[in-house]
Amino acid sequence: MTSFWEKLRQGLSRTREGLLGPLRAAFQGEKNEELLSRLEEALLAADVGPEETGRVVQAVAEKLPARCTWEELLSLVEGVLLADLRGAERALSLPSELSVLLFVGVNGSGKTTTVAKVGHWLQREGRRPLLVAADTFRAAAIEQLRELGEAAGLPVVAQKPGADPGAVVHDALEHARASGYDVVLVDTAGRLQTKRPLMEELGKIRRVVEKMTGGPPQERILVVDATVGQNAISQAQLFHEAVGLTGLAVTKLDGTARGGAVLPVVRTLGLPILWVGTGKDLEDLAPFRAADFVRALLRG
Ligand SMILES: Nc1nc2c(ncn2[C@@H]2O[C@H](COP(=O)(O)OP(=O)(O)OP(=O)(O)O)[C@@H](O)[C@H]2O)c(=O)[nH]1
Ligand SMILES: [Mg+2]
Repeated sequence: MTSFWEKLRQGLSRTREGLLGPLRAAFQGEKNEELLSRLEEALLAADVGPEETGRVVQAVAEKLPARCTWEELLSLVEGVLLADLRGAERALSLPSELSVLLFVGVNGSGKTTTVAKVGHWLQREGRRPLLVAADTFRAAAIEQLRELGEAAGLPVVAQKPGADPGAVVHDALEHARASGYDVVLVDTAGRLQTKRPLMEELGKIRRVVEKMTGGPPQERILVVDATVGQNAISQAQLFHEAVGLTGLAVTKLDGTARGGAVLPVVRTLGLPILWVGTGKDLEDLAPFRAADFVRALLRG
């Protein structure tokens, strides 16, 4: 079985090649204008964003000796990226009694898959997760979560298509209490952040949880598809207004050349990344580790 690290390394290979290829070609054992501008172009192409790129280029211009090794160059870049990503690392910590994790995001970002993967991960951590199909918009969505739950050996609470998502969550919380589940993972329908009634529906789900547990869902997680790059920033802002986001799950880090966007996204939003996804399988998820991410991005 391929390890998660190997998947991350492979997944980021396109970003890494786009970043290191042009740089290697321009590198001749010395710091010069050509090297600095190739570095700038490569970082921008990897969607690292102008601010972050500016910081890296400045550090390299200031700190790299006139005659230098490839390793010295990489270490400098690594240091800047790591310093910026460290703050985005946060382990999930849940109380032992009932917790609720709410997953939101635009259509197709990977919510349903991530709910199942996180449930699977929590189960291995010794928790008793319950999955909730609060995407009642499409019959296929309910079926999809049922199948994923079955594959993971996890129970799924669902009602008929068209049911009120707030009512589904209400019933799921009652069921969780009665049957001793300690983490409830709520899958929601994909929605454009610009569709107001749908965004209000998320607020309603949040209020149902507040009413029943005395507080909001412990985590309100925006699931973002890494291939959209920096567009994740504008997506996040309106979801944040609707539910008050606490973190991100970044999916589809396999096969994107824009993996660098993770940096400006977390910097702008000030939200931690709780998990990263690198494939469609249940195992293709791990808590975010800044050092692993930067190593996979730069060193492979
Ligand atoms: N390669 C890859 N594919 C993924 C990953 N996560 C999800 N997918 C795939 O992306 C597609 C959409 O995933 P879903 O989980 O259905 O996304 P969603 O956000 O629930 O979609 P809607 O409910 O329609 O809004 C599926 O084909 C998933 O298998 C990932 O980390 N890597
Ligand atoms: Mg879904």
